Amino acid sequence: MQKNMSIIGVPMDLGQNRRGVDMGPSAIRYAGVTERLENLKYNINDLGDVPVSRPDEKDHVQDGNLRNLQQVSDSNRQLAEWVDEQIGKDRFPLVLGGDHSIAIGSLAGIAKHYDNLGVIWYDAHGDLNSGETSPSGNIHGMPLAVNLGIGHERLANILDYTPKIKPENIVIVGARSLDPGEKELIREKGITVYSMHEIDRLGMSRVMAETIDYLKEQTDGVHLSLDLDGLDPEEAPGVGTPVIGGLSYRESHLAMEMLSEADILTSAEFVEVNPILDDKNKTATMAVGLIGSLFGEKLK
Ligand code: 6HN
Ligand code: MN
Ligand code: MN
Ligand code: MN
Repeated sequence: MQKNMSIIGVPMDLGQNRRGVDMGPSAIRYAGVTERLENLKYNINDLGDVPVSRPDEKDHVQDGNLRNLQQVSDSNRQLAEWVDEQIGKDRFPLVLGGDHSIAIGSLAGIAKHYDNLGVIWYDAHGDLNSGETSPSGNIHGMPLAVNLGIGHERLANILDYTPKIKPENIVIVGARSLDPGEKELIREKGITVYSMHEIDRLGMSRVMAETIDYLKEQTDGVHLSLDLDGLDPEEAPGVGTPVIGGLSYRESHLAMEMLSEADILTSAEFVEVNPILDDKNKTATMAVGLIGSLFGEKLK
């Protein structure tokens, strides 16, 4: 793993409609992410937060069904530039959200450096909606579709290229809440999904082993996009769109350790931590625990 790492915070809460997730980067920093990584001998440069503007009016829906489109696209464009620059300097980008709409900007900045970027989407949701299929108008439910080139051009064309990733290079892990339009897209594009059903049947160990083998074979870099709502809300309550029946901390920890061992990651983001909905910063602390395992902490 690249030992030079840049942390980028994105205090974005405009991709959905529950306030508080803008404090996610602070909560993860407060839970000790930098110290944890420095103990693992990483050289950390925390670049601070990408600017996020406020909505002009409450609940501003633009272009039909896209809440806060202008603000979300502006911040994501800046995030893409920051990430692009760090990869250009040969530094591993670790992005802290903010709601999941920030995966639009991080992947825009990352994917231009790879011909075949792999993506592990660790999430209760598919985030494969567009303005046409979204039940909510919330852009945090759309970033994976946007990265496939599906969605408003202000989102899909950040850094002037589209699509960012190929459907065959995506693996979704932990899904248990998919909208009808998302299911259709998964079928149409042949996207690999390990839903909770497969995880219960096969176990996390086999799911991650298959994911790693598959991506190792056909990609030249792998991005982990980890939405904390992939975990069960009983354990990780500080998220805006909780779905019962999720992954345990132990399963997630194992997944991170297996990724660390496989040494395939080239970028990562941890999103959707909402300290207002949390219980004593538990969810942010879990995020930092997972980051520790992902970057090489070992028990012996
Ligand atoms: N997330 N599928 C729902 C929607 O509104 O599109 C929920 C999306 C949740 C997004 O958790 O990142
Ligand atoms: Mn998500
Ligand atoms: Mn590319
Ligand atoms: Mn989610």
